[in-house]
Amino acid sequence: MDLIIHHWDADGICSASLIARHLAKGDFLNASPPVGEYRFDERIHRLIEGADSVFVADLNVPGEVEGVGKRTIFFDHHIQPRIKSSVVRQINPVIEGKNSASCAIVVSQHLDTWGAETVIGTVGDAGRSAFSIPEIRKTMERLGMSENQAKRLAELVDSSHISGNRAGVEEAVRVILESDWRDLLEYEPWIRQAEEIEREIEKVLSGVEQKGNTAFIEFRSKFNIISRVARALVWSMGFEEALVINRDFNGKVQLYYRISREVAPEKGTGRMILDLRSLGISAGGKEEVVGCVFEPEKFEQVIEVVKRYVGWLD
Ligand SMILES: [Mn+2]
Repeated sequence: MDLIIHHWDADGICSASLIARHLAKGDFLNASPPVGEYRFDERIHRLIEGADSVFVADLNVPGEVEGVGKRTIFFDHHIQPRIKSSVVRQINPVIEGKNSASCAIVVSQHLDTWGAETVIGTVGDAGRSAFSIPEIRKTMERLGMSENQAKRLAELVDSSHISGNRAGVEEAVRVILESDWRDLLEYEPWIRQAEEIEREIEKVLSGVEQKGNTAFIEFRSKFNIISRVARALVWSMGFEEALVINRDFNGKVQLYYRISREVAPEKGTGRMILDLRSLGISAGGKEEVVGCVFEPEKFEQVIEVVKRYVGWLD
């Protein structure tokens, strides 16, 4: 039995499906880590024990792969060190100083199989810019798939991890493998999930507190929607600054701060990211955004830092 361990997002699911298609008919198992966690849990370790060989796709977990101890093929496009284990074959263009918009492209190139999965996975990771990649264009033309259909499919395939549905993530690999891509557009469980996500976002947005050009929202949800909420506040609703906090994202706190492109050049978020990191929190972002996840015990400390930058917060 072959085991495919994959990322929970559309690129990971589609990469797994491409690999599965290449294997002897249906004789595979696939598994994804708990949504949001870059590690192999007990269940995955047990599955590895029972597997003949292992595939890992789109999961940036070089340490875990190094420790598998079985014949493994590791497809990825994230920046990572060269794997030393002699039983692991690492297929990642980054190692040769190249890059790839998606893991699905890496798998397609290696197996010489281009299909709807390649398109969906790439659009999931790269958004609209996927459409300017010649191989993606060519595959879409051959399939008769429009840009809107590709975007909708990526949204549907991503709906499982956004709603925290690990089983749904894992089922998706077989659903894609066994369906024509046109039927995926009508796949009820994903449509319902995507609707639920939209409703949850609307509900959260309705709780906005505003002061002038700034917006603040605090909520509790198992859905990973915080970046979508902040984007809606700044991009669609016209706020200059948005601070969004999910007080209970599977027991952790998620915080997301976004400023508009107009104020970003003078305001910037670089120092805020550094201050948050000095608390031992893994904070990331760009000039316009800061995102971090942390244990609830750190809440007061984090808010003290955030207040220095978001003056109106009291
Ligand atoms: Mn990816």
